[in-house]
Amino acid sequence: MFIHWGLYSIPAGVWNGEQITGYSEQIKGHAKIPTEDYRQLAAQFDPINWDADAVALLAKQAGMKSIVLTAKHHDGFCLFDSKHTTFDVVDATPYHKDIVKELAEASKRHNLKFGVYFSLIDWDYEGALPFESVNNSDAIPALHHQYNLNQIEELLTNYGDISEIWFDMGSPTYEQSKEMAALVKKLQPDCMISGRIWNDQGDFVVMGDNKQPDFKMGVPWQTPASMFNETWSYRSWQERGNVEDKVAEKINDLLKVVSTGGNYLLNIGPKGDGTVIPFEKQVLTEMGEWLEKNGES
Ligand code: JFZ
Repeated sequence: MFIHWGLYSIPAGVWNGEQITGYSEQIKGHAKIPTEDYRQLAAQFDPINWDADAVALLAKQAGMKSIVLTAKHHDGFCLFDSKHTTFDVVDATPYHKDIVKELAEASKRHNLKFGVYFSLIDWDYEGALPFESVNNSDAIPALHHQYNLNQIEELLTNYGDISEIWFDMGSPTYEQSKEMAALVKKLQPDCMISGRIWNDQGDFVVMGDNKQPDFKMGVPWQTPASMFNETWSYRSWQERGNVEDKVAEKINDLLKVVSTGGNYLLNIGPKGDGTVIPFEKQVLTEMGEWLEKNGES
């Protein structure tokens, strides 16, 4: 189970009354929201319907074996208590609790592996590149790189075993990728590193959204899969179609990926208040029932 959840789940694809296209988890970039305005969302983040155990149980029921949560996405907001920023769930929100910790512990209780998504671009951190320039740079600024190292250390020290660290985006140099990989391996030798650490420093290749390789891969690989292609995090105006079609589509994808040697990471996008949307819950539950009947789960 992949989970895209954060402050962006509150506007849910709408800004100033307008539907914003592009991935909703990137609304700050797509709607060009100034940092001071975006930061205000933290005051509204109080997910009363968030239940880490229920989410872990849902993953279990769906036949899943691990959970990967967006500990930090491109907006820079941290779902964990970081000493290196106040823009995190414990310091900046009325919720005050460490969500990475809650889900790490719930995953452990339900015998699931737990991993974290960690963005290498950061639209909040002052020493990082602004979102206009993320695509045409050949290094992460030194300050930002150090900040990333500090947070990687926190994530791999404070939450027990981390099964995978899902680095994403950004443009580290070869040296920077190597340094991050070495730190991960020093702290947790068994933690798998996503290929989006770049520069050939990952342990597994990440395919594009819902994509599979069309030849046999000689290395471990994973297909991250969004429910609706257009967004990973919750979007209030998403057309969802019917559950039965989605279940068929996703079982088909799961089988294609797994039967060709890949690992399938199916995403959900809870609402800002922590609710897992009924459509996604239903899809996962029915996939689990199908696996129970037809496969080994
Ligand atoms: C990245 C993020 O930018 C996005 O918001 C989401 O978190 C997703 C899981 O990862 O988006 C990508 C990055 C690479 C590809 C597709 C989406 N790709 O290589 O096809």
